[in-house]
Amino acid sequence: MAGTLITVAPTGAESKKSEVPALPVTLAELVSTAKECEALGASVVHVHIRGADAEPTLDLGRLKDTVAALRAETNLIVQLSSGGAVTDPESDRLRVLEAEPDMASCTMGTVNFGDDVFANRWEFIVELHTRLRDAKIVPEYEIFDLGHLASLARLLDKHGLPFGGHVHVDFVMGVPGGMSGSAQTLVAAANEVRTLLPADTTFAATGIGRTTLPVLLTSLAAGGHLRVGMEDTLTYARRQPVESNMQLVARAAGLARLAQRPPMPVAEARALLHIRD
Ligand code: KMH
Ligand code: ZN
Repeated sequence: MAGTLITVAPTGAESKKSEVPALPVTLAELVSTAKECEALGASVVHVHIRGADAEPTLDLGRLKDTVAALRAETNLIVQLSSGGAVTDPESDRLRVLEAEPDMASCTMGTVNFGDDVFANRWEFIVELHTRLRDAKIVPEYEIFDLGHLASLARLLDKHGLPFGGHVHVDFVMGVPGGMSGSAQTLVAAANEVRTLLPADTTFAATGIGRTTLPVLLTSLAAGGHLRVGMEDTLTYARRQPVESNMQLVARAAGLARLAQRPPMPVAEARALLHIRD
C-alpha cells in the first residue's frame, strides 16, 4: 500500500493564544513550525492566519505574505483555509484564493459547530469550487458529516471535476454537531467515498479532541491519509497538553511507519494531488 500523506494544521481559528501559548500565531512561529513539521514527515500545511492581535484574520496582504514565506522556507504544499472562522463573511472567504495557494479547503455543507454554525450554502460551495478550478488551485473537500459526501457527488456531477482532475477529501470528525469520530463512522465514510465518488478519490481524516487517536489509527488501517495538528488536538494524552505541532506530526509519522505506510515525500504528494507546477 502507498505511503501516508500527512497534513499539519498548526493553528486553526478557534483557540486563543492566551490559553494555548504553544499555538503558532505569528508568521515567524508558523514558518518555523512548518519547517520542523516538514522535516518530520508532513507534506501539506493547512493554514489559518492570525492578525497582530493574535485573533483570526483573512487579511489578503497577510495571506499573500504567508504563502510567500512558506514557499521560500519550505517545500510544503501550501493549503489555505477558505473556511476561516465561523464569523467570516463569504466574500472574504472567496478572496483567500487571490493569495494563490497550491490548495484551499472547500467545505461541503453547513454544520453545527459547537455552539456556533459553520455556514456553507450550496451556491457558495458552487462559487468556491468554480473559482478554485479557474485559479488552478487544488481543493481539499472538507467533510464534517456523511451527507457532505453526497453533496460532493452532486457538485462533481453538476459542475465537473476540480483542477487537476483528482478528488481529495478530508474527514473532519468529532466536531460537536458533525459526524462522530469513531472507527465505525470512518469506515462508513470510506465506503461512501467508494460508492459515490470517482474511483481514484483519496481521503484523509482527522479527529477532534479525544477522537484524535481512534480516527488516526482507523484511517491508517482503512487506506486513508492523516491530518494532525493543534487546530484539532490540544491534548496529547490524558492530562497531558500538546507541547507542539511537531509532537503530533512525529507521533503520526511513527504510527504510519508502524503501519508500513511511511510518510509520503512532498514530491509524491504533489503528484498524487495534481498540484500545479
Ligand atoms: N474554523 C472552522 C470554522 C476550514 O479550514 O476550511 C472552519 C475550518 C474549515 O477550519
Ligand atoms: Zn481549518
